[in-house]
Amino acid sequence: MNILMSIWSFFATYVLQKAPYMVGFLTLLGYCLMGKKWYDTLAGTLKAIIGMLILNAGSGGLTGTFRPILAGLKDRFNLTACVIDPYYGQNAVTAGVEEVFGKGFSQAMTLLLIAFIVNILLVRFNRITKCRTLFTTGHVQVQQAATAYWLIMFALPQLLENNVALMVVMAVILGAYWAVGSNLTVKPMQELSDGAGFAIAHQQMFGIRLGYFLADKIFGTNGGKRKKEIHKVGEMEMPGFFSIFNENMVCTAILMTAFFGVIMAIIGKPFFVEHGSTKDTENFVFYCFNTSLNFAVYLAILQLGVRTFVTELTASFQGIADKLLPSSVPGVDCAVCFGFGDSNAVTFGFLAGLCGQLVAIIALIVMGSPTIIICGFVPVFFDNATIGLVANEKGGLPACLVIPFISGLIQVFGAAFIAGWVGMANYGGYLGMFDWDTVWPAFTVVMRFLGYAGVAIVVVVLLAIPQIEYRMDPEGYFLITEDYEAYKEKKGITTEE
Ligand code: ASC
Repeated sequence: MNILMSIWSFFATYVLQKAPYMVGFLTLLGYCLMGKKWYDTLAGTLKAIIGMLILNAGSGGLTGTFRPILAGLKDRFNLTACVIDPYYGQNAVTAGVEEVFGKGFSQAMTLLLIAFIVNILLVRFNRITKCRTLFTTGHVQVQQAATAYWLIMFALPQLLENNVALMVVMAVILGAYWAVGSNLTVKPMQELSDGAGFAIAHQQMFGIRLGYFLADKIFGTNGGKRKKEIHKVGEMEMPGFFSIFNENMVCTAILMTAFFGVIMAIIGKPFFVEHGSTKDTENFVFYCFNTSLNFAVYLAILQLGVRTFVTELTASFQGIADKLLPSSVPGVDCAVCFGFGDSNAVTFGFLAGLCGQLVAIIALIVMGSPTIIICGFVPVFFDNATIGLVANEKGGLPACLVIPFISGLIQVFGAAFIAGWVGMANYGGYLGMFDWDTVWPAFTVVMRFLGYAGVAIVVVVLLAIPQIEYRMDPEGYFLITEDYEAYKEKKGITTEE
């Protein structure tokens, strides 16, 4: 028993929660199930792990460099505000949960395991449940488990006395959210990547599907019903000077220098000197320029990581899909889709989302809202870049700008409402990613006012979503993950070169 516990604890700590090793584990398992030669399996597994580590280096670099800059606005102006950021959110839970609910969060690991099993079961029986995606992004699952813990205890205080019931309610809702949310991204991702065979398992999965839907409905061909030419970001011929914006690295470098240059100038040199990021003797303009250029550097690293691991993971996952989880695809970090589609849509989506967030923050201040939000880098960049990328595919440049802008507004207003209401704002942070500013506040309201009936409604609504999607296209639904080429042929989709 002790040995089993140690194995489980090792697996939970070093595999389940660490995306590179989870991806490596799935690659290893997939290739073994396919009966690949041991040395090919070894090579594939290593490539998958290293690719994910490279991706993490890129996304970690972006987060590490640009998160303190946005958060610096808060310190510079001495604001008491709630930062929307997954890491601040997690810290807020750690700092406040004991004080507010008289209960620590020691069962996080057990919860993760049960919720993960719920996810696996929903996929295993997908002829009934219609769920096709397995969550593999452990760090995100930990952050979500922490926030869900707070929201659910706030909504259902009666659960505080009953640990088992609390665990069951949380595991079922989280497991269903993971399976159903990532399942919603299958179609947008297969179309974006021309059938690379992955879905997104992150924090804006409903946002991705909503962005995809609205981009097509408002800016696109409305499912082929409207004749319309879509001008995607990457296809536009820019004249003269503007043609340099066609090159992703140049575009990112120029826009980020302009943007972060202004923010860093507002924050001022003393702040960066005080925080040890630069020295008093160093030229501040040069420091801002160099820091901003690093945005393009990290983005390039991130895309290299995606190229390194995606083929290995999706090829090996075939073994898992054939033997264990039929018609399924892995759900991966949202940054993976930055390796597909128009790279500039990533930059435009981010900047449009940021404008939306800034407008919403000003509105909160003007309206005298009791909760003021500060943009965190992770939601504003990773959510809006992803949504922008998907919107661009369906509705071109206007969609890539308008939809992330609206998403930015929603992120701030949604976070201000929920973080203020449940009391997390008092601890300085909230998760703040798109689904957690929309879908989860809605869950919280329903459960708070309807109690256990609310829990039932949330679970039934979640589980109904894949059923509805399936009924809209029974023939294409599983084909899109099983054989994308056949799916395209059936739907008459031609791929542009
Ligand atoms: C998150 C989170 C991160 C980033 C990363 C994006 O939600 O916690 O570190 O997004 O996963 O690649």
